[in-house]
Amino acid sequence: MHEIQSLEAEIHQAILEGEEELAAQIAERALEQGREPLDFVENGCVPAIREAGELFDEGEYFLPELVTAAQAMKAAMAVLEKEVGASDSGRARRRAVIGTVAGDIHDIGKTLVGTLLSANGFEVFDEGVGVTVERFVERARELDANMICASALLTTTMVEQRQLVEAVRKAGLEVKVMVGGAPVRQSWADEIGADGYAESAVAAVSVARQLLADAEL
Ligand code: B12
Repeated sequence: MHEIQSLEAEIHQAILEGEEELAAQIAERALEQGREPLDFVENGCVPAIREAGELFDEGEYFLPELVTAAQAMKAAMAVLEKEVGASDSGRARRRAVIGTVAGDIHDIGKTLVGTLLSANGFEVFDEGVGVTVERFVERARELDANMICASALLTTTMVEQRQLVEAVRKAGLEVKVMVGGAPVRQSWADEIGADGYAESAVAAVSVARQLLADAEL
C-alpha cells in the first residue's frame, strides 16, 4: 500500500522539480507495477502540474520552472499514454480533429483528450497547438470528420472557440464542435453555441459518444 502512495508522491515531486527523465522512469515503474495509466495521470501527474500553476500564481515559481514542470509532465505522459487501453479499437471509427486554438500553446490537456478519444475508438487527428479557425475547418472538411475538439487555456484565446463555431456553421459542415480547457465552462459553450463541453478528458469521451449517438452516425 505504501508503494502505491509513494509512486504518486514521487512523480508529484519529480514534476514539480522539472525532472524529466526521473518522471519518465517513475511512469515506467508505475506501469511495471500494473498501475492503471489513466489513474496515474489523473491522480499523480495532473495535481502536480496544477500545483506548479499555483506556485506560479503565488510568485514562488517563474516561467522557466513552470516550463520544466510541464516538460516533466509530458515525459511521464508519453510513457503512460502508450498503455492507455487500445482495447476498444473494434468499434466503428469516428473521426475527430483536435487542437489547441490559435494564440495558445497549452497542449497537455488537449493531448490527454486526444489520447482518450483514440483509446475509445475515435480516429483522432491532432493538429497540435495554435490551430487557426481556418485550419480546423479545412481539416474537418478534408477528413470528413464528425467532430472538432478545440482546447483553450487562456481567457484571451477562448474567443477563438466562438469564431470556430461561427465558421463551422457558416461553412455548413455537419460536424459537432466540442470545447474545453481550464477556463471553459458549460455556460460559455452554451453562449457560443458549441455542441458539447466537458471538464475532463474522461468526461470528453462520454460527451463525444453522446453527441455522435444523437447524430445517429
Ligand atoms: C502547464 C502550464 C503552462 C505551460 C504549458 C506547457 C504545455 N506544453 O502545455 C507553459 C509554461 C508553457 C505555459 C505558458 C503560459 N501560460 Co500557462 N499554465 C499552465 C498550467 C499550470 C497547467 C495547464 C495544464 O497543463 N493543466 C493540466 C491539464 C491536464 O489540464 P487542462 O489543460 O485543464 O485540461 C483538462 C480539461 O480542461 C479538459 N480539456 C482540455 N482541453 C480540452 C478540449 C476539449 C474539446 C474538451 C472537451 C476538454 C478539454 O480535459 C483535460 C484533461 O482532464 C495552467 C494552470 C491551470 N490551472 O490550468 C497555467 C495557465 C493556463 N497559464 C497561464 C498563463 C497566463 C500562461 C502564459 C501567458 C504565461 C506567460 N506570461 O507567458 C503562457 C501562455 C503562452 C501562450 N500563448 O499560450 C494562465 C492563464 C490565465 C488566464 N486567465 O488566461 C494559467 C491559468 C496560470 C495562471 N493561473 O496564471 N503555461
